[in-house]
Amino acid sequence: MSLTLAEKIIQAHLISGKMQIGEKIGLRIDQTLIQDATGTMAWLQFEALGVSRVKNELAVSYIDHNTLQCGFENADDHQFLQDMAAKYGAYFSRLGNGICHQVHLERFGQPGKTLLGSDSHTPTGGGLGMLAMGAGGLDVALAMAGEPFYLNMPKVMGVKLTGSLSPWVTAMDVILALLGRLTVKGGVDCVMEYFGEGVKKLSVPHRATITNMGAELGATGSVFPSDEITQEFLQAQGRSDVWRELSADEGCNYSQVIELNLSELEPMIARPHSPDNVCPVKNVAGTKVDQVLIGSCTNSSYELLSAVAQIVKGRTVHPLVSLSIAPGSRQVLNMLAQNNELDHLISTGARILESACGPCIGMGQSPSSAGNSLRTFNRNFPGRSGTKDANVYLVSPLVAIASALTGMITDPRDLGQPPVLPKVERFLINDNMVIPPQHEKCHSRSDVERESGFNSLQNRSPITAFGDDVQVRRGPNIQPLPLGQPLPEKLTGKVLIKVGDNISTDHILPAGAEVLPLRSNIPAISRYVFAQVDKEFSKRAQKWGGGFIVGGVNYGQGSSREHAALAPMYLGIRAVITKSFARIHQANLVNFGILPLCFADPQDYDKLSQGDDLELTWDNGASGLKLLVKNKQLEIKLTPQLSARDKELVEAGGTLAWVKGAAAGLIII
Ligand code: MIC
Ligand code: SF4
Repeated sequence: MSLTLAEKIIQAHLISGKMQIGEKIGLRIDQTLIQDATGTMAWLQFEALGVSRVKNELAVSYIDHNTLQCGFENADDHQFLQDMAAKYGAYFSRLGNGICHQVHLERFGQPGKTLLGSDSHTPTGGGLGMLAMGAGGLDVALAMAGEPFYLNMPKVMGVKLTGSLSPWVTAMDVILALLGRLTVKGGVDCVMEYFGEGVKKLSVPHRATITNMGAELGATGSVFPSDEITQEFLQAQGRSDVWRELSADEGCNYSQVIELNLSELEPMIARPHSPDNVCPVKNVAGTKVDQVLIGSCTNSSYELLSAVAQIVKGRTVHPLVSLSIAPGSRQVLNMLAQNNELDHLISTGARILESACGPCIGMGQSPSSAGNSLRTFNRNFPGRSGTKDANVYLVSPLVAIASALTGMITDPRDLGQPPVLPKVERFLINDNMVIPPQHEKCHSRSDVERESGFNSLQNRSPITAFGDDVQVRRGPNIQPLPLGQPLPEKLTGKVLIKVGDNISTDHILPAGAEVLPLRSNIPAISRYVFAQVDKEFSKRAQKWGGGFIVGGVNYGQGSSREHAALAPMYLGIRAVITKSFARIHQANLVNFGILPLCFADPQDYDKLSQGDDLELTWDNGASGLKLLVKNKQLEIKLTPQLSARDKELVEAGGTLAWVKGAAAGLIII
């Protein structure tokens, strides 16, 4: 039978279930990544599993999100993360080395492998022909313990690319055009698979921009074939030994095929406040710009920043614009420095930021009140920038820099001569900011290195202890992990809040400089649940002794942060009732023992209001659950969004509670 590339990778990793759309499948996970903002919880959960060392092929723990150190919290967390990586045998990418997705693409990714990351933009790895997926920290901790990753067998949507990009048009315009067409729900339950002649015209960094923002389509993953372009990229990274050719079979079946002619694309822009609010740049050209930010895991490759440096050479940023640039990794920054391009960026007036997520997650650089901020990032949900009334636009680095020079949104084609995007023969390879696992009993180090093509013998940093010899430093910010309670037969409580469609995890639990440092402290972070939407939510939840959340379509889109489920669990929420859920958030709710329920008839959404008194009899999770709205004397039918396995997990009070209680123990593969 002819298979798509995604199906081939799934088949090669299938542990349980059938490859039938919607069926629960269990996949063997080769590589994992965690970052600091989700990693503290992931490590605490890994520890709670009682496993002595990391068991998957390659695990990397990155520091890239919580980089502002305005108090002891983040620095404490960094020490904890480093010690846990040493103790359990993970690679540790130190602060300053770069954004997890960019570094992983450069130094660790491998065609044909599965990668699970506790960050929603993990699908970036699909640019190298990986099946790379985002998940909650607990799912990644389980994968690090050698457990399968469970998901519903996705549909595979084919995206046929023809033609080639015109000057001044980049991969960002490709994915923005797709978002405009498909919306933030368009990829839900799908892997987006790219094929066609146009693919050959896109470099790996370009491909990675597209797979990165597949997350904004709601897709489970996005994948490009692994071809000679992939081979050249890996060769330039000194990792040609991990290359293998991969593509879909001739005549394979996609659930749907979309065609996109790259030659017809023009510079695009996503307007406030959603990545799918897209139009051509020329439609909004002339709009005043206050701030321009270039960076993030989406658009900060050497290729793109070198082009930006060419454009600004000899020019000065507009006097009314604040321009900041964060190279995606230290490799990119080093190369810009080596090739004198950093000089042009500095001379033009750019503020050079460290290689980290930074402003993308509200860690500094918040715009002015009601300011217009142009960003090369992937999300512009309200409030994410740190300024509630700011207008955030998403654009390619070429649109961003053209606008920074003119002070208004500018179609870069107006600048005339386009830059040349460099083809790199050899990247600057220096892995001295990655500490490899020292655990001798872990897979022999050389095996891991050979497997990953990781060149850690160069400039290896010394560390002194591993395994049980590591004294894990736990500052006061590392609070114990709360565990869920078994599901009672009857759930009662009030509707604590009713929200609309496309509520993101940024709405449910904001990030930013004030809240992010509390990621390892659930009691403290739970005070911020829905803080952007309703400041009183957390107090109300405590006063009313927990209750229910009601939402619309695509509830929980965006990030993988499991804190958006964990903190509500801590506040006593046992069920969320919506029209539909985003994949990762739904799985996170199950992991923490919260029932994800959908209205059997979406119109019943209109019948519920904040403060309604609800009663739900669990009735063994019968498919047609009845919700009693006591104060309105109404009955509403609900459908639990649970597989047989999920049901067991929720009934036990969540996955950790289940694992701890499961007599059978872990299914180590
Ligand atoms: C994001 O872009 O929203 C984040 C911050 O990277 C999150 C992870 C987190 O909240 O820690 C994500 O995308 O999953
Ligand atoms: Fe970091 Fe932004 Fe990428 Fe999330 S989207 S990983 S915050 S750079």
